[in-house]
Amino acid sequence: MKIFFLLVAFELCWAQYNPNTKSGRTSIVHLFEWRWADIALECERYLAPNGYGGVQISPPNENIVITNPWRPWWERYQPISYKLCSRSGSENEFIDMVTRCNNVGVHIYVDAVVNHMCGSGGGEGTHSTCGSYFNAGTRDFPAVPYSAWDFNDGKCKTYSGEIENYNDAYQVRDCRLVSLLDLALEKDYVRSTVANFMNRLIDIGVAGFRIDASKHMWPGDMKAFLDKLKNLNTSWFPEGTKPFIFQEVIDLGGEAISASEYFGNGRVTEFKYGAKLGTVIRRWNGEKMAYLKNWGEGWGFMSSDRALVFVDNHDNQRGHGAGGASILTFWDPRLYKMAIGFMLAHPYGFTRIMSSFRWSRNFVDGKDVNDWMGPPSNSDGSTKSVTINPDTTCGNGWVCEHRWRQIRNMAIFRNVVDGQAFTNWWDNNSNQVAFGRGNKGFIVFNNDDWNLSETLQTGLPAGTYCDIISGEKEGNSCTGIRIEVQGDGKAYFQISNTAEDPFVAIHVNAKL
Ligand code: QV4
Ligand code: CA
Repeated sequence: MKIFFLLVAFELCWAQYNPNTKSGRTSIVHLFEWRWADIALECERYLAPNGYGGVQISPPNENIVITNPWRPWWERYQPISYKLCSRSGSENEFIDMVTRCNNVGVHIYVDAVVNHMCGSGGGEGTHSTCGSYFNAGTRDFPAVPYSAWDFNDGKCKTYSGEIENYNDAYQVRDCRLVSLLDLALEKDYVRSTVANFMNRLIDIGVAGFRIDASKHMWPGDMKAFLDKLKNLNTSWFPEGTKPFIFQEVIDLGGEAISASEYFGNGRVTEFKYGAKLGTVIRRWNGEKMAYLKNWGEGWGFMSSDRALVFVDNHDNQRGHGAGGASILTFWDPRLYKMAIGFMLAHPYGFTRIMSSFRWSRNFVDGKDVNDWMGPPSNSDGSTKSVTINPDTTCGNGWVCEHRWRQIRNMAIFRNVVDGQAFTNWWDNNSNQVAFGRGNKGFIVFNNDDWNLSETLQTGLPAGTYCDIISGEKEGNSCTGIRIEVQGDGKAYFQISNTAEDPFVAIHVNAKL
């Protein structure tokens, strides 16, 4: 009986905050704009064997088709209906992906766009991904169906009907975000319709949701539709498992709405994380890595068990959303790998890795005028498939950061050190720092302009370890640097400031 109550209490407090990844898998990867068929293959051939826990996918439901003359990635944030067909594939392909990924223990997290439908200027017709008719002007979306009284036009108090002032919480939640038709989520019909859409996805087997534009919805309205959600599909998840919920709320401070208002519903994106980490690794504003000693709550971030963290996301890697110029992306690979390495080694938050496509950046007066460019596509607008090169990198314009050796090996590092304490911090009071995770792993960074040469306490058992950044363990040898840990746990590290990757990481599963 006692044990039963303990179990219930555990479920209740963990519930929607639990990522629902298979035990021992601690990160998810955002396969931005990937086709369902490619994600299914990637789960089987790469993500499962390398210990990735799940995939955040692009919005799977019907959206507006915008051709000006090419299709922007952001058309997918303008829903037309909740039918499952998009540039990523059909409903059947979606079901096949969820099934195949779940079958290899990699779970699917849906980007749910439920604050709004398409832009007010979206026009009338069937220029939508399943060909459903709609009329943005009259607020008519018969394929849902939604009609004029399901929107907030009457409720919003600004003259333009748009959000004009982020210091006014009513505007932010009841008015249109960049002209997107704002749903009246105080209505039970709208709440139920949204919940039905999400429940359909739960039935198919998804493990949770990123909830887009959460800042623009009242936390109580969100709770109302979240309370209508089913438990996860018992073909793959234990009975009574709630969907994982993480809410996109950009809170860098100084606005009417704060992230903490949403903690009751689930986890929240911690946007300070990437903005600050980028500033530190770039050594801007007098920041240095030594200051990372109390990284996490000590930096004013939300509590670790509420945070969803990332170095960059699909918005701020191209100047949308928030974070500004400090955000590190694949365009700055050397610093980016260090930032991801730090994130994956550090215990704070639940981690998400970005996986991008390349586009032709074109800065005009400091702004990338090509920030709209959609995924690699064929002349008919269809998304190109992800091809795999002989060296395991991706082709066809897909960056596949999650396949970079340094990033993939650090995702494995995080699995190996899961649950271990943050230990043995060392710094040189500048940009050389090191820390361990109990007796399972240790990492050393040299982001200074001079060499690092130190004997450090690693906390690890004696032995020869393979550095998983310059290489990895292959059979009985290391393809990169070797580190000798002595009987007292100490090891000597030498990292040149001009090394290709100026950091070294070792863990007990890469010991000879
Ligand atoms: C434009 C003007 C408006 C004007 C309107 C008139 O900007 O002022 O009223 O025309 O018709 C696109 C265009 C945008 C256009 C709008 C409507 O970029 O210029 O309005 O469509 O036609 C993505 C993109 C947006 C895009 C949107 C819808 O980033 O540029 O808008 O998709 O296609 C805030 C929010 C946060 C949000 C972030 C970007 O608090 O929630 O901005 N992040 C999420 C997603 C993001 C997505 C949305 C929210 C919207 O991560 O990708 O926006 O679903 O910080
Ligand atoms: Ca709203």
